[in-house]
Order: sequence, then structure tokens, then C-alpha cells
Amino acid sequence: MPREKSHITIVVLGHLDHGKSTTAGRLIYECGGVSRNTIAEYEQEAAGLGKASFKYAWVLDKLRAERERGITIDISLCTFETPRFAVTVIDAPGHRDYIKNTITGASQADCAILVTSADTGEFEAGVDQGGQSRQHLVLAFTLGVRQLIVAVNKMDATRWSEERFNEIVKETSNFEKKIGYNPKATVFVPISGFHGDNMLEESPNMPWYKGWTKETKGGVVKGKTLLDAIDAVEPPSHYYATNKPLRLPIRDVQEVPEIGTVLVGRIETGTITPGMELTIAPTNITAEVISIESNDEELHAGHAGDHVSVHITEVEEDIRPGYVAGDPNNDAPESVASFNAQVVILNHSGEISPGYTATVDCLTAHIPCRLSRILHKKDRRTGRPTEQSPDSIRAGDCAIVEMVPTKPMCVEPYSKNPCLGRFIIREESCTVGVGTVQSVEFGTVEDESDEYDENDEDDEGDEYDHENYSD
Ligand SMILES: Nc1nc2c(ncn2[C@@H]2O[C@H](COP(=O)(O)OP(=O)(O)OP(=O)(O)O)[C@@H](O)[C@H]2O)c(=O)[nH]1
Ligand SMILES: [Mg+2]
Repeated sequence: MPREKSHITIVVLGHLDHGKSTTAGRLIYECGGVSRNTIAEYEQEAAGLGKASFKYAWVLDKLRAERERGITIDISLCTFETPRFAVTVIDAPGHRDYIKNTITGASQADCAILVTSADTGEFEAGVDQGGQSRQHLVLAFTLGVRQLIVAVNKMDATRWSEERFNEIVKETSNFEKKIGYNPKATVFVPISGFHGDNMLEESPNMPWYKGWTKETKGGVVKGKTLLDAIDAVEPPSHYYATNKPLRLPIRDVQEVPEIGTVLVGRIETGTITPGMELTIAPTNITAEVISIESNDEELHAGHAGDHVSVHITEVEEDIRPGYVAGDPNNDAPESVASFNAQVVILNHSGEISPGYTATVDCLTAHIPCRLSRILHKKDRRTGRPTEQSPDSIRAGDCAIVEMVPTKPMCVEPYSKNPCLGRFIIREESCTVGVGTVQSVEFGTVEDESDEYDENDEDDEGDEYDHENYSD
């Protein structure tokens, strides 16, 4: 299918209630993705629940529980266009209980918009120890999202204060630098997502704001609005990855009545075409592609970067979110029995020694893995080994370790395939550490399903009510 515009994916991150869904919803509305009538309907219905201020958030918050509670629980995807790009926006939850969904969203993005509220105390809550503005940036950076836009939201609540904006830019620059981002390459835009200031058009309420500048290797770019900033994203590297072996990490598996099994996800590398055979790792399931859709349009082929729904032939086995589809004739993904990784421990109150088990988030997979051996500690700056076979590691340490998944899992060395080679180590809502895969040992593992099993919770649907409003 001919493509008029390049395709990018943006994830919207930030602390609870800072206005992620509202900003994304308003952006989609202003770009023509939803009608004025729909917004009017949302306004009326939301007012009935005492939540009128969530009318734009409802563009993305579609679950009953989300609308009633006024929070985002699961990620949702929507599309709109800028002059240069067809954009898929992934709205992620800020609530720490749903961080697994935030990670899944961030793992599929080329650029992040960090929405941070400028309102009194709210910005501070986001960047305090345990604040999600900070934690989300760590996650995004670890997952390879290198381009960042900071939308300083709720400027109306500060009476459009230049001083407050400057204070937030300064503080955010400080902590993003510690995480690894370059503040000079970051776009900062003062906005009101709810009122629409500096979204598509320059706001008359902030005459002091002269626009944003970002400096990257590609040069200096300037702009005014949030839309300008999205339009200035550098096209992602997976454009050039359509010739690599196929990797389609599965985000969702749908059983559609009268159609059959549909796999949903973003293609990280390679190309998928109707009629081709698929191998689905880690359980080696084979199926054939019947058809491919993106945005309700049937495609002749799906390429790296595309969000696709792939209708496959019926299979007996269970296919789960987190599995990875590939091409059996071209370096198919495989299950690993163990992997060696370089890990950095960020937050942990005690000593971590062999036997320690925590969730490893790698793309759309969330699998408990056991630390089986600590090979050596390393100096983070020089990379030199500092201690062979230590008994334990602790916060601040960098080490080479061996990990064993407690259920079938697919990861790949970072040097071979970065998207399947980086991961987060997490205990519930706390990010314990981050890592990159150095080498893998192929093989199968016993499925040790136990209380750690988060993917099972989703399957049973008892984590939250998945019922949609019918719009
Ligand atoms: N004053 C003001 N309020 C805003 C603005 N943007 C969002 N809000 C309000 O902030 C509240 C939370 O908005 P959401 O868009 O649901 O926030 P969120 O970041 O998506 O929240 P979670 O997804 O649950 O983390 C709502 O009452 C919004 O109306 C803004 O620009 N100005
Ligand atoms: Mg939200």
C-alpha cells in the first residue's frame, strides 16, 4: 500500500492526573480525530458522573472503570496526522498500580511526551522520590525511547506564569540529565491540554513564550506548539529495519467471533505479509497469516513501525501477550533457558543475591525471572570488572548476572536486536533495576506459574473490569 506519510508512535507519560489523557484527547480532537458532537456527548455523560472535566480524557479512557474512577488503567491507541507524520499516540496510565501497562506502552514508542502539571504541588509530587514523572522517564529511557517532549500542562492553573514554567524546565532538565536524556535535545512547551493553549496554535495567554528550540546531531530546530514538536520528531530507525528478520511482539490476542484469532502489536523489525507462515516464540507455535489490518484498513504488507492486527489460522495452543512472532525461514525468535545480562540496580533496600526473583519486562512480556548467578561487578564508568563472583549486589551496583525465566520467554542479545535486548527489573510498582542482554542460552524452561504471574491475572480479567462503553 503506498504510504503518503511516515509513521511514528508517541507514548504519553507522566504522574497520575497530570493531564495525559486530556492532552492527548484534545490533540486528537483538534486534529480532527473525533467530532465536536462526540466531545459534547462526552461532556454531558461525564457531567452525569460528576466528572465533566474529563471530557477530553474520555477520547482515550474508554473502559467503564476508567471513566467512573477518572483514571487511566490500560493503554489505548489513537491516530492523528501532522503535516509530516501519521502519528499513533499511546496514552499510558499514571497510576503506579498499572505500571506494567505503562511499560508495554512505552516499549512500542519512538518518542515520549512527558506531561507534567505546573499546578502548585502537582509538579513536585511527580518528581519527588517515587514520583511517576521521574520513574516513567527512567522506564522510557531504558526501553530505548530517546526523543523527549516535555509538555508543561495546566498552565492556566498558574495564571500562565513564566516564572513557574522556567522553574519546571530547570528542575526537569536536571533530573532528565541524570537519567540519560539531553536537555538541549528536549522540547519544553507550556500548554493547557484542557483549554487547548499551544497545542495546534500559539496561545495568546503566554506572550512571554517565544517558542522551543532543540539541538540534536541533525541540527537546530525551532517551533512553537506541541504539534510543531511532534512534527519535528526524527524519523525512527525502524524505517530502515524492514529488511531484518520479522519480530512482532504480541500486545494482545483477540478471539473475534466468526473471524478467529487476531494478534495485535507493533512490528519492531521486518515485514509481514498475508500467506506467510509464522513461528510464535517462546512456545514454537506455527500459524499462517490470513490477513493484516492497520487502522481498519487491510494491508498488503505490514512493515517495521506499523501497529497491526494480524488474523491467523486457528491454532490449538495458547498464544499470550508477550509472545513474539517471527518468520520460520528467516532467523525466527526462540525460547531461552537462561540469559546473561548487564544489570544496574536502581532501587532496592537490601542485598540481592542468587535466588532473588522479580518481574522482567521486555517489550510486551512481563515474566518473573530468577537471578541464578552473579558473575562479576563492574565499574559503571570504566566498564572494568571490580569483583568476581560477589555474594550479592545492592542499589547503585552494576553487574553481569545470569537470569533464568520461570516460564517460557524470548529475549535476544542487545547487540543483535536492541528491542528484545533491554529490560526492566520490577517488583510490583517499584523499578528495581534495568538491564541489557549480553548472551542467551536457547532452550525451554519449566513453567513455574505461581504468585508472581502477572500475565495470568490479565487472562482471568479479574484485575479490572474490561467492559467498554459502546463508542
Ligand atoms: N486546569 C487544568 N486542568 C487540567 C488540564 N488538563 C487536564 N486537567 C484536569 O486534570 C484531571 C486529570 O486529567 P487526565 O487527563 O485524566 O489525567 P491523566 O494524566 O490522564 O491521569 P491518569 O491517566 O489517571 O494518570 C482532569 O480533571 C482534567 O480536566 C489543564 O490544562 N488545566
Ligand atoms: Mg489518563
